[in-house]
Amino acid sequence: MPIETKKSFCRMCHAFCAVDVDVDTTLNKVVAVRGDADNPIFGGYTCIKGRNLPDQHNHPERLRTSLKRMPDGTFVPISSEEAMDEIAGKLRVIIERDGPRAVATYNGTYAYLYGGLLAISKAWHKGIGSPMMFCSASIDQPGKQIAMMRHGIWGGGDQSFDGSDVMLMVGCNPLVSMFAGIKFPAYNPWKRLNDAQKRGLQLIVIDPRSSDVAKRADLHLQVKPGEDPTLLAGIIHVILEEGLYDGDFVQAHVAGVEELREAVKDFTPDYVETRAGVPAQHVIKAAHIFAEGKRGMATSGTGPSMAPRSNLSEQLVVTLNTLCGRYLREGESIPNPGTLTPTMPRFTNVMAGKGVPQMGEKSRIKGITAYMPDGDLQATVAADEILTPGPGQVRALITIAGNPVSAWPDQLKTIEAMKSLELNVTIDIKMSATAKLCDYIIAPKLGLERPDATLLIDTWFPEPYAQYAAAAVEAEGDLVEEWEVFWGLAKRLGTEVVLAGGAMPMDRKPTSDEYLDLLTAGSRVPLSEVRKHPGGALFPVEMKVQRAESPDGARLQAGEIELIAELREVRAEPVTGHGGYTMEEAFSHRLISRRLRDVNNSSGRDLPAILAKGITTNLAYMSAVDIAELGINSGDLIEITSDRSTILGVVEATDDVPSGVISMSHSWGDTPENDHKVRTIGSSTNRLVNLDKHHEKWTGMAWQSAIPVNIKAAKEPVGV
Ligand SMILES: Nc1nc2c(c(=O)[nH]1)N[C@H]1C(S)=C(S)[C@@H](COP(=O)(O)OP(=O)(O)OC[C@H]3O[C@@H](n4cnc5c(=O)[nH]c(N)nc54)[C@H](O)[C@@H]3O)O[C@H]1N2
Ligand SMILES: Nc1nc2c(c(=O)[nH]1)N[C@H]1C(S)=C(S)[C@@H](COP(=O)(O)OP(=O)(O)OC[C@H]3O[C@@H](n4cnc5c(=O)[nH]c(N)nc54)[C@H](O)[C@@H]3O)O[C@H]1N2
Ligand code: SF4
Ligand SMILES: [Mo]
Repeated sequence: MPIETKKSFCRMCHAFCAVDVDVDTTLNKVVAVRGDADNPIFGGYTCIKGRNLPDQHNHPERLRTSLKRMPDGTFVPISSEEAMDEIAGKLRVIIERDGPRAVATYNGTYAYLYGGLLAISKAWHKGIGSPMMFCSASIDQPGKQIAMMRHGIWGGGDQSFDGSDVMLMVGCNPLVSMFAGIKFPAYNPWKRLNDAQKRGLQLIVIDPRSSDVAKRADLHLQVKPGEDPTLLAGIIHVILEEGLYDGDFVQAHVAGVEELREAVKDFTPDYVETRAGVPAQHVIKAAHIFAEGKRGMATSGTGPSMAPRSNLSEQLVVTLNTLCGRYLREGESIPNPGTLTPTMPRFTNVMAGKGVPQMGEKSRIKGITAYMPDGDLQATVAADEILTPGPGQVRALITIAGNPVSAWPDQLKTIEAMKSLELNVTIDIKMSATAKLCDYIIAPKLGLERPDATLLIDTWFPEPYAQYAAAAVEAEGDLVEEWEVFWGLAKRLGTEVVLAGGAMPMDRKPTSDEYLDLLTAGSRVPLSEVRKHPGGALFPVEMKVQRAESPDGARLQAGEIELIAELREVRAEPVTGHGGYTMEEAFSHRLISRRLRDVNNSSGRDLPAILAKGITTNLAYMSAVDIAELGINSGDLIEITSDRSTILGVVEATDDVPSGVISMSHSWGDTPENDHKVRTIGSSTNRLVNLDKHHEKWTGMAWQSAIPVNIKAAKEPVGV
């Protein structure tokens, strides 16, 4: 068979590994994907998900045409142009009747994997005059934004992983998640961590589970789920009491240290041991390792963000970095000042924390206001915005590459919301749990069938790197790129779409490459230059942090008022021995989130290589002792009950979690009618989430990890 090898990059997760793609040119089929050994950043690295791209592209159940729901609930094929005609017609009616706010968009995981999706949906919304945009990032780690807005920002940026001699990771597992958003360079991550540890990096990991990265740590603090605030406050207590902080930096740039010292006074190592389950000696040791290292940083992932008090956890992480001066100083080189984005100079000034601004659209729910820099509203209020009657009620939702029924907190509420919409559209490669509840499903092209550039994670790379890839193979079927849907709807509605480089032409459809050029206008390195290096390349530039004074003597706020207030609330809670909240005395376990190596949220579960490994459900990992106490064995079914609902799970013994903890991945399962298929489709942990009862200030984050639950043995359900 005639094979041609093309350069591309994987878009199955946020790492964008550079790959060589073998295409059978007679069949027009991708037949193999492997790491590009010559690539300067990835050095040939790929994971199983990337190597599975051919099966994802050629999957027999992949949608090859768009679908429309009929009145009897069945789906029939519809051409993408006809679907856009009908959707635009319905949108026009809704907008004329209820105003543009009734139209909302949800950008899911893959909207972050294709260059311009976030930009086009935002530009389209601007065109129709609707501020109702939601995104998966708003249920990812929104406390990070809150922390910066309250604490303030150091203009020079953080120290980077390269060259660090200490790293403290809270609730993340980048060796599996490959998530560089947590500031660990997830590009060939095992090798990078190995190399760093060989040159002396000290790694501290805070996780209730002995995760892949925790197993590699010099010190693993196996905190009780949801007790990160207690533990982090305890580490800060030791740093302040023993004077381990960076005195010069604190004196020059930080305020409120005495208020913080007072607030953490009673978070002694012994108190932390009693409450959070981490030995006092380890709290002290962690404080010493972290503070005494010369360079490095504390960073956090989804663990503490999904757990109770996520704003507080995030702000304590930032405060720890500030106390130890973990920032780039005057004259230091900026490792990656951006390539396909415009360059912003950096200065040694403090941008004062002014509290959380009430600047964007105000939600009708829980007083939550858009505060994300890009104007997105919290997805935590999306279901209620759909369900709550009154002016501004959302009546139409367009989901781009997301799966709300699986991923949003409180599945039962989400399902009710999805069913109540007047127009429910998704752009998805398959009949996801959400797609089954939609009126239209638009079938999109996949990564290797479209030109793209590494735009969305441009500044996450450890060095100034970029790659452009042309389509490696021609898409078969009536498939479109997501931007074409928004362009098509704008054309039909007579609205405009303005991108960085100006308005998209409406008299003719631009090509994908013209679209990418419009998106990257003003970048440090023009896309035309990046295109000349098909396998990706470094585009070095020397940029240093410049000196600047902080306006009005602005300081980073270690004693920020909401932080102090929340620390006092935590300390005033009773220590129940299981999480600190009295309500939880009625619950025996805490269910914690985790990611799985072989799948990306709800994607990849249906691929032959994964099924062949026997991965058909999101196993409920528990300690052997807890399983024995239930009188059952690995492989048996359990019933998991929270204060919201009950799900089934297939239990599996592991040494990785202690007694009292159950670890399960999210985004599995389907709607309740399919619960009996738990062994073949898994179950939805988000059905356990109680969005009305537990929610964080500003972000509305519910408890999607560290969920208090009870567990009992379950019978095999009927209908299997
Ligand atoms: N309990 C709990 N809940 C969580 C989390 C948790 O840790 N615990 N994590 C949260 C986080 S961080 C996130 S980001 C969200 C994820 O939230 P979502 O993004 O809403 O969920 P996914 O499961 O990633 O859905 C991706 C969808 O895109 C489709 N898809 C795959 N490839 C393509 C493509 O190329 N194009 C298009 N158009 N579609 C494609 C898939 O079939 C799938 O239906 O979940 C959140 N929910
Ligand atoms: N293979 C794979 N990669 C992925 C994804 C995937 O589904 N699969 N999803 C992608 C997405 S959307 C995202 S946002 C990133 C996320 O990237 P990460 O944040 O690295 O996600 P996880 O691997 O789930 O790591 C979270 C860790 O937090 C721990 N944890 C749970 N509860 C708590 C708690 O209360 N406190 C503490 N300290 N820890 C806790 C869990 O045991 C787990 O080890 O990964 C991305 N990459
Ligand atoms: S880590 Fe795996 S899924 Fe992610 S981009 Fe690389 S090969 Fe693809
Ligand atoms: Mo995420």
